[in-house]
Amino acid sequence: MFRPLRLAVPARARAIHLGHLPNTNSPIVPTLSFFNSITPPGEKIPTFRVLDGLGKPVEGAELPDIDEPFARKLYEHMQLLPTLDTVLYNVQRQGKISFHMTSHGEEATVIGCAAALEPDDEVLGQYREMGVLLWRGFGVDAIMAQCFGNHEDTSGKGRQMPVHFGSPAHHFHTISSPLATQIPQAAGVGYALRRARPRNIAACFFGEGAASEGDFHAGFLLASTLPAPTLFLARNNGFAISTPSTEQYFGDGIASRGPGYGIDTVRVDGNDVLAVLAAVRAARARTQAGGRAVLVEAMTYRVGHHSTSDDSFAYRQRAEVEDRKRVDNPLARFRLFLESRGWWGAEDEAALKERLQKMVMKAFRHAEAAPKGQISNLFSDVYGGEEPWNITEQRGELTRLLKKYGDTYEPWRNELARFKNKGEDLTAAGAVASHD
Ligand SMILES: Cc1ncc(C[n+]2csc(CCOP(=O)(O)OP(=O)(O)O)c2C)c(N)n1
Ligand SMILES: [Mg+2]
Repeated sequence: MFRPLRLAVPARARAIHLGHLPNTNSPIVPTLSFFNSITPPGEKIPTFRVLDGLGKPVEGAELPDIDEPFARKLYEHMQLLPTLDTVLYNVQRQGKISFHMTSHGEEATVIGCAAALEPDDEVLGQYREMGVLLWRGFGVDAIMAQCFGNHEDTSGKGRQMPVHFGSPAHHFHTISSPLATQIPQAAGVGYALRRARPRNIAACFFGEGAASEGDFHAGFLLASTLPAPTLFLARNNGFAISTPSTEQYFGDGIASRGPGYGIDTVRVDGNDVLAVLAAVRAARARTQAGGRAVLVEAMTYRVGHHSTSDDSFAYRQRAEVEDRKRVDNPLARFRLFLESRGWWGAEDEAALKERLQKMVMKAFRHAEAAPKGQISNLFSDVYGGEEPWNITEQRGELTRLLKKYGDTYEPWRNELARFKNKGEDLTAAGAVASHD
């Protein structure tokens, strides 16, 4: 499906034999020539696409093997993302949750990748991959519980920022905010999987911005030198908050770095869900069969703001965003494809939108009303084994403050009312408080 690229430099060199060097098959040449690309001069690494902007298969395209139920499932999950995102975004604006990050514009990248992986592939995400959990059946109630940090939150008992999901049952490693930490971790997970010889792989998502971190290079070198089934999925959405990708690198995107590490690489149109599905399926098969890392760079565009803490119109034109919403829109494009197959129609669309909206609003109302977990959860699960002195000391300090102000100081009283047991798990008789 993907033809290997012709190398730009050695072609001329191959004809001449001037000896050889130790530890390399590099041909020796008598003429001086510099290169900074694996493609011929002036050419960029190509992008794999199967559907045009209007959902029509492009000439010569090999569509991935999908049937109607699977195709509908893809589209329904792509539509679930904006439904959830819109509600969560507004809920944050109302001050009911502290933070949110949307997937607007990246629905095809995230859902296409999710659908190409096996359900037990170990996923190490960055933060914009809620769709992988949804595809794996995590459920909108669990999403809401995590974002509200209530007592039903299975990701972290309400102790993580919103969208920092995690679920061992869904093979989804907990998100951590510091960028790119998941990249060397994924190389390690892949290596652990290789040693255990199971059939699942490690799949690591990261943004093109995170690829500017040292951890990207550490992780790629690890994956290159310790062969293991690790699939790197770069979401190139054009921005690292306010820094456009044109200011993030001078080379040919993230894909050009794969060959530098001896890693098989493909670039795909991230707004074409069928191309993403086909590319990631093939990349997954390749990393599993070869036991070596593979890199996929999905080219997309972040239509939404970076997060609820961002106003992207401070650094990009509204018109640019409006254009991007229209051109190659991943949802519209796939819907047109489904319609052309007779797999979707206006009635399906209306019914789906209504069903998703109801489901999300029900989950939102439930999560909003649910109490937060016990305050004492703050101090549990921090370390394994015996509790260290610093945790004991902090619990004692909070107990003392709650006993002193919990009933009398109104902001504290109101806040305590939101917790299960209203803090009594700490303040009840017998609880040890630190001394004044
Ligand atoms: C080590 C580190 N530096 C900076 C940040 C602040 N930060 C959070 S997200 C982000 C941009 C990341 O962009 P990218 O990897 O392209 O992902 P995207 O948000 O576009 O999905 C930055 C700079 C951070 N979280 N961690
Ligand atoms: Mg980005």
